[in-house]
Amino acid sequence: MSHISKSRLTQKQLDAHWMAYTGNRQFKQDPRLIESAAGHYYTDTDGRKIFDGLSGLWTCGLGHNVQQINEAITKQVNTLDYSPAFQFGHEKSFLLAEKITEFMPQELNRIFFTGSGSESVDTALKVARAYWRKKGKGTKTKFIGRAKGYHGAGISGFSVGGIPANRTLYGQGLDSYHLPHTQAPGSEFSKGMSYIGSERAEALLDLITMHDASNIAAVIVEPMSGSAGVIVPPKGYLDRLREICDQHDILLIFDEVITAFGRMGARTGSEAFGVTPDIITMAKQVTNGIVPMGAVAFKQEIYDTFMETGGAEHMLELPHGYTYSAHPLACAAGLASLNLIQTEQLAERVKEMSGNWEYAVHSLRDADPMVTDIRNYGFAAGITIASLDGDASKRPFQIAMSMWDKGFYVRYGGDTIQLAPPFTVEQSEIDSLINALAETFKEVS
Ligand code: PXG
Ligand code: PLP
Repeated sequence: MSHISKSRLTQKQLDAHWMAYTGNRQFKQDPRLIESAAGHYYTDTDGRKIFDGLSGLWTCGLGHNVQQINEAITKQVNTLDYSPAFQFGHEKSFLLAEKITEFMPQELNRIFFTGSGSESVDTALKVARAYWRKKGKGTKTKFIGRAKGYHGAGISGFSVGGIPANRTLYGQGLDSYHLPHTQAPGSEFSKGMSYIGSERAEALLDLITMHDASNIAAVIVEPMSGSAGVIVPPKGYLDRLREICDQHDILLIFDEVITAFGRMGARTGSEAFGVTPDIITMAKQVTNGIVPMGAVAFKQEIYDTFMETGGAEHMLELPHGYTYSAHPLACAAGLASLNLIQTEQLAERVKEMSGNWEYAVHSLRDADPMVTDIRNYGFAAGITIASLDGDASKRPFQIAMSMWDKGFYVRYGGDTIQLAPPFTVEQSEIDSLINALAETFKEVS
């Protein structure tokens, strides 16, 4: 499985960086180092061209080295490199906020800026608690997440998150409870939304019975779970969560860090699945991943509640924010990226081509018996691989490494392989990716 890397790094340099979500010991024996990127391809330090099968980390739907975005950032850095985020502002943050509202459901028209998806989740959960306090319902503090959910790496994100490996090391988190995930038996190999599993939304009623709505601030779910391997909501499931939240005065948060801005073949997951939450968290694609940025969209009523109860006008209505909230470079990158998604009609392109994508990924069903499930929506797909010697993550690791050797970057995590090609992917590139996967499945089986 090994490939030769002409890394110029010394062992000391490799050791100095404790890498994020990485098997550091394995990586440092055989580093996979990327030197440059353009369009849909990386070039590694061996000079090999590698197809970007996950659009970075679900970030770069527009591909890499996009001239318009690069120019916008360059111009910005030469004009205003940093602007204090608190009590002073710069014009581009307001332009970007308005631009983001063009992608959000109409009612979610107040945008708060953060530096990442994890900070967006923190922001959404803090505002949910504070909102109820403002409403005189200060006992509403508990959160409900979902098994297999991913909501970032912060203390709040791991608490509401539902991927066991991300939780077990870290002890006590926030007071959070979890809905079951929606991968119901019989839903395997569903194309797009499954007809099986929507009844699992009823579990929210059990949690409400157990904890009482008077103690619950919000339910947070990804409309389509990304990190756990592309788990698409069953038909009717999100609608039912919305209905129960409405009936019990519980805020509904969609974590759209992966699903917002085109990946679902729509402006948001909310639009794709036809359900409007009270709060949407986003990050990644907002700047095409080029400058770190996150944001949270709130229903106007939530914003108004804070303004109306904010005290004297010089007072802060919400004591919350980040040094890098609305960073000028991120705002410039965001405006350029979102303009491109609109003018190039990329969400529409994803929708149009998603049938071809679906056909291609589901053709892998017959590649090898170790493929036990395939799921897809928009330009996303998750493939579940049967475990090897009782180890669920072994084969996905082997597959990803073999794909890297063949010149394809794909994501592996848990028992799945995840795919998310750029919005501008060509059919021939999809075919090459799928052929390489089929070959690799046979190799490692
Ligand atoms: N919420 C969701 C739904 C996410 O997918 C975060 C929050 C956290 O965002 P930051 O920017 O703090 O990482 C995420 C991030 C993968 C993968 O391959 C997914 C994420 C991050 C890295 C890898 O599935 N999601
Ligand atoms: N820790 C210290 C000591 C700080 O001064 C700050 C910000 O001023 C933070 C953490 C938070 O950093 P950020 O605003 O980048 O999230």
